[in-house]
Amino acid sequence: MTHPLLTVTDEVADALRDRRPVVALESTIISHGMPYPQNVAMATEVEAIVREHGAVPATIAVLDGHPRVGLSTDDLELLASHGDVAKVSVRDLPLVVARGTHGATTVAATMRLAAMAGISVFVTGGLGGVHRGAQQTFDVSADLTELSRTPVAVVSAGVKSILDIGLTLEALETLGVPVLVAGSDEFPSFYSRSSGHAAPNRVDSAAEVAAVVRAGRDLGLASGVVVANPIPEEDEIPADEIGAIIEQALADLDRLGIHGKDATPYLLGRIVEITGGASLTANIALVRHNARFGAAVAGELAALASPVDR
Ligand code: PSU
Ligand code: MN
Repeated sequence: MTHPLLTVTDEVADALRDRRPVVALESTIISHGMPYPQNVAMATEVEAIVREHGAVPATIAVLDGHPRVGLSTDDLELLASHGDVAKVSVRDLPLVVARGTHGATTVAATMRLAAMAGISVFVTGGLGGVHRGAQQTFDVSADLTELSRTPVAVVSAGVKSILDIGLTLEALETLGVPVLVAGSDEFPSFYSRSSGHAAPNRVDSAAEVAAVVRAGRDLGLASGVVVANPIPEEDEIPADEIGAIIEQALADLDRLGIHGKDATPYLLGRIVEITGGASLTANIALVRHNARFGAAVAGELAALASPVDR
């Protein structure tokens, strides 16, 4: 039975009941990660890609205080354009629910709601992580905490170098979260295939990812799985090129004294400004790529019988 607080569309509920592949999608990327109208175009296209690859998309958000799993075209438009949609991580969930307001869910909050609905695979662009200078600021994304306690596989293009990638990988190790990199020996840095950090584990197919997710579940592990899917070569912005731009965005962040939950949205927007939109093009390309891979993972996972089921 689904959780009584969740509103799940019939399409998603039917697929889950029949054990057909379902892919969760987040909404902070729509409301706070990209400008309008590219954000709603991206959200709509990504749902279509998931469908074309044989899975049912379930975009997740909180609307009028109701956690929703599966959204309509109008819902996506609202999230993309409404001025008053809060960025909602796990700590914010009880507030938007109690107050009956709108919330765009981060990776952390989307993972939690996906798990409550019984969805195991989630596709996004980039994960939150340990921010640069976290030794002083303590700014570590709640995405990492959630990955340690919620069994959902999150397909992303890695983490941006607005974060400290090395410390993020260390934190994931401490938190007991498996980190897989698809088709590469290097952990990717969102806009770029390279980061200077080795892949903790390389996998070369969606089936391999599904087998790891299945094994974690069968072992009763609480944690999620990070699935880093490097941006295709033809879409990447080389690390040295984006590096200077990220430094500038970080300097602007410091100068303006922006911190806490506003830091990531500010940096994403600033990078789009400085690159004149080139970073947005790369961002959209990598989300498409992740949608294809995530749908394939969900398909392989649905095809695997658990020893518990057999
Ligand atoms: N990184 C991106 N794009 C995004 C985000 C991160 O490249 O849209 C969003 C995701 O929703 C992620 C959140 O969960 O930012 C992390 O925010 P914070 O750093 O405040 O935890
Ligand atoms: Mn933070």
